[in-house]
Amino acid sequence: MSESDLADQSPQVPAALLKKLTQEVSKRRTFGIIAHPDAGKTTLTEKILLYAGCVDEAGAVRGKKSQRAARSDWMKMEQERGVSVTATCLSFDFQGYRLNLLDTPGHQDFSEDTYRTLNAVDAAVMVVDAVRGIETQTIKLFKICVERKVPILTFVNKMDRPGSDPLGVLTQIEEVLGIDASTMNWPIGVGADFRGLVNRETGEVLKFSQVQRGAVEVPVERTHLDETENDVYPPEVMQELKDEIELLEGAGAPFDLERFLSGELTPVFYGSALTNFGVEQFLHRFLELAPPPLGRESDAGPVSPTDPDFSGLVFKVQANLDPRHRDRVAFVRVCSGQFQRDMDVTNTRTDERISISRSHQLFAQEREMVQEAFAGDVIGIVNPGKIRLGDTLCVGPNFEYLARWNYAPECFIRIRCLDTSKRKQFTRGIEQLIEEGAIQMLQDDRTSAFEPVLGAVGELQFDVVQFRLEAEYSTPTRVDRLGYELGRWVHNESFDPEQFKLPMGSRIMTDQTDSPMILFENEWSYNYCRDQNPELLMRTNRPGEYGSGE
Ligand SMILES: Nc1nc2c(ncn2[C@@H]2O[C@H](COP(=O)(O)OP(=O)(O)OP(=O)(O)O)[C@@H](O)[C@H]2O)c(=O)[nH]1
Ligand SMILES: [Mg+2]
Repeated sequence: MSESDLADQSPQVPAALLKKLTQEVSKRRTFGIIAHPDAGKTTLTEKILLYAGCVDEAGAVRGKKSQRAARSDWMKMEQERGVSVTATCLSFDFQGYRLNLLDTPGHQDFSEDTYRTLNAVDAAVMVVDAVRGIETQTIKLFKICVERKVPILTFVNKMDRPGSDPLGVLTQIEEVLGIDASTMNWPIGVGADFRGLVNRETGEVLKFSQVQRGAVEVPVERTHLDETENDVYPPEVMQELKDEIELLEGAGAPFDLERFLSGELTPVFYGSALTNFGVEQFLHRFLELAPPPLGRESDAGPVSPTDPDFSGLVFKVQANLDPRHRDRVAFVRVCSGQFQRDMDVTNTRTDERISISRSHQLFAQEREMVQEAFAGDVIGIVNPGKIRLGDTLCVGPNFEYLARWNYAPECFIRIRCLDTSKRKQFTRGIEQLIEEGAIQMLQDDRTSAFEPVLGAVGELQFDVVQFRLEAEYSTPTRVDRLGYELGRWVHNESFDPEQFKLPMGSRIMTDQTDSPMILFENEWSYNYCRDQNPELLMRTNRPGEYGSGE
């Protein structure tokens, strides 16, 4: 989108301010990296940082002790297990752009965090494993992007692995995901023979040289499809390549910027994040293609990014991001206007004025004071306890950005604090982890504060809870699995359980916001309850929150 298009969105703003806002907004690229577990999101993130000049040497994701651990997987548990548990924000400048990159976890037990993070992005990079093709979590995340009209770029990763199938993956993207795919480049060789790429838009032909572990930028030699006589590839390889590219004309769709921006087509790039092949080329084209921040829907209508009044959306809360500070950080996506340090904002949920004294630009675990920020930026605000996940902060007239924040739990445990001298830390730890949104705390007259019931969408969240209580709050715990498989919030006003026929084995509890929830032993029991009680409104979202929760 051009600057003049952006400016058209806010006709009443003074010219000089509008110019500044428009310039700043047009420089922002805010995007999420999404995919099934292990596709290589964090590795690609690390290599983007390397090529953007943010790090001297890229950390290996599952590195040996002697290697530096990945920056993006900053949490101790992530480093120990080589799995991303929580979304990470990396904000940095590159070639005149301000990038806000969100590396998300792929595992379905952590997918809520990814869903929430997708509320903050303007584009998504979908990483596909060249051998495994399109996998289940990728399909789910893809659908969410389509629903939210987020344009998607595809990076077909792991082309260095034997069995990678560039054409097969292309067909799968079109057939399984139902989106047109356009190959922007094409690999030269696959598996151990993968050594270069042809740029299908310009005809440029590249040859890469390996560097150990892809820790530094790879050397590249360049030629052109028309130059059959060159020092880069022998003439017979060039001829083969020309033939192959000609054959490709019939595969996939031609690239069309408008169709990409409206989510009908995905440009496909091949490469290997491990060896760095294709990462630099992807990054450059990404910057040209990905859209700047656009207008956003609120309950008061669309809000333009160049609206002079600051507004922002809290899409993530994280406790102990930096163990030295031990504070809770609210991740705010700036949606309009100019954020300034020490600004007073209104939290539109509570109508309370909040003075934001500590605001940061985030680089995984690291942070730096931020003086000003514009639409598209993700900033970390030290949360004085007045900000919740999903809150809208603004300085102008009150409104709320609408999005989904909570998901119904499907597994439940009772957690006990094993060391009675640590009860204070235990309670504080549980409270802070609840604020992050990944677990719900449930109580009834059978529970005590030191043995609460927790619900989560995925079992692994409980491992994270235990690990973090121990690592961040020095609290050893024990958990007992409870035999429920489904929880539904009750939306009936003044809910009286006596008026309904609830199945044997179900249990009524209230969550940390006092909203009632019914726990069921299995899907059958839930369905039975629903059929028996047509008046009972059971939903997958918390009462009062956005979405139908059907
Ligand atoms: N051969 C090969 N391996 C790769 C490549 N990219 C990543 N890997 C490896 O794949 C594994 C998973 O990589 P990650 O980057 O952690 O994957 P992820 O998508 O971030 O995984 P989650 O965040 O846990 O969902 C690691 O062992 C990487 O070294 C690649 O291009 N080629
Ligand atoms: Mg990861």
